[in-house]
Amino acid sequence: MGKYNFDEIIDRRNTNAMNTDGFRDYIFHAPPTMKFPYADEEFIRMWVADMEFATPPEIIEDIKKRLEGRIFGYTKVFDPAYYEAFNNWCKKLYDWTFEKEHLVTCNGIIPALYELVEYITNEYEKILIMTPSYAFFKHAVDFNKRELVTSDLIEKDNYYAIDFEDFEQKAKDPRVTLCIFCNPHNPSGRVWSEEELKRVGQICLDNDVMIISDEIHCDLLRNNKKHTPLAKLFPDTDKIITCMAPSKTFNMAGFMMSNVIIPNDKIRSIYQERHYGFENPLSVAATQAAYTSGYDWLCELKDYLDENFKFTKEYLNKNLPKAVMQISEATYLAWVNIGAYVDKNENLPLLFANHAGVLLEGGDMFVKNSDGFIRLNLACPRSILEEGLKRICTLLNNR
Ligand code: LCS
Repeated sequence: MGKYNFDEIIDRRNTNAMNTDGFRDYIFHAPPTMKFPYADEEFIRMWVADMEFATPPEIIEDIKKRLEGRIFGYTKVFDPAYYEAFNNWCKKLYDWTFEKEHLVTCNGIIPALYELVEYITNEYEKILIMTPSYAFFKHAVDFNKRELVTSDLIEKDNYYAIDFEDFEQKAKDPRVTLCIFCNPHNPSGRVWSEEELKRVGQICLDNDVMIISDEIHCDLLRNNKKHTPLAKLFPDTDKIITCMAPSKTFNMAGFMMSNVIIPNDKIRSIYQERHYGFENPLSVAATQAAYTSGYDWLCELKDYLDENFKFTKEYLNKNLPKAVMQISEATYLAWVNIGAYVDKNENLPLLFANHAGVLLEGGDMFVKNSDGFIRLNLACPRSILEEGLKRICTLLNNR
């Protein structure tokens, strides 16, 4: 047994958690009055990408220390120790470093995307993404009234590859000037190889397409996998923006703090001029603590997640033989093809909420190219995972 307990079930009620209280709105675009055959606390929640595990005690300790400062006035990152903690983390985990001057912070990666799309592109330009995709990539484009261009990933036995021919052809459109790239990829969980990353980067650079590499999931890899920051492979360009955050890694999305590395002086100065740049003092303390003393906890978390993936794959192989699942190379999200059990246009989140008491995402929630898939969040105690899988299999086997 390790130092940390990932089997503990923590009651999240009355914490204003999106996970427990926000699903009607987020998944079903419905008001709080929407009724289900299950009471809210009866659901097994495998949807939004946060975890059922406690944030590491080392981080909570440093938040408490900051609370003891007792004054919470306007705050920005001034202390170079913040940069040092994060840069050391990148050096240790990814053998990659970046310049202090290039680092800006934001209240989340999605807010950064909303701003950067505006600062990088003009209204006649288009933004390229790969699909299926985390839907907020599209939302950031729509919000800025820009045109979205999608390149479908190619799926074989639920393992995804980039369609380089299609991607290159789309990048060649002179109106495509920005690519939002997910590295590693949500929802497929792919960790792109160096060769794939080099091809993506080169195609974009050859065609004057700037890249935002969203690396929010990069710390959460299976133990035999290795993350490569895209920017590490192209040290001479300033056309790659890297986004990282402790929010997924340490279950602290509510602190809303992310790091954005913008080597391009012009884009960075627009960002610094126009971004409302204050931070929450507790978030600064928590983020610095995460990168300073979160490593041991992360190692144990990764072991636990590896086991949850193994458990899920074995469970589905045994109980739902026509489902296709590969162990995700990154993220705590399993991406499962249940096309053999459901109709193409079925509303899968509604089906599972109403008939299995499981909250999950799937079907058309991932922009495009995701019919027949469900995404299961495995970052929960194994006892909850087992109950969720049991309910999913029972429903699908009895249709
Ligand atoms: N980028 C990616 C690729 C994500 O998957 C998420 C969260 C974010 C950014 C959010 O960044 P934030 O603004 O919190 O810093 N992904 C979620 C998901 O797939 N379901 O719920 C959240």
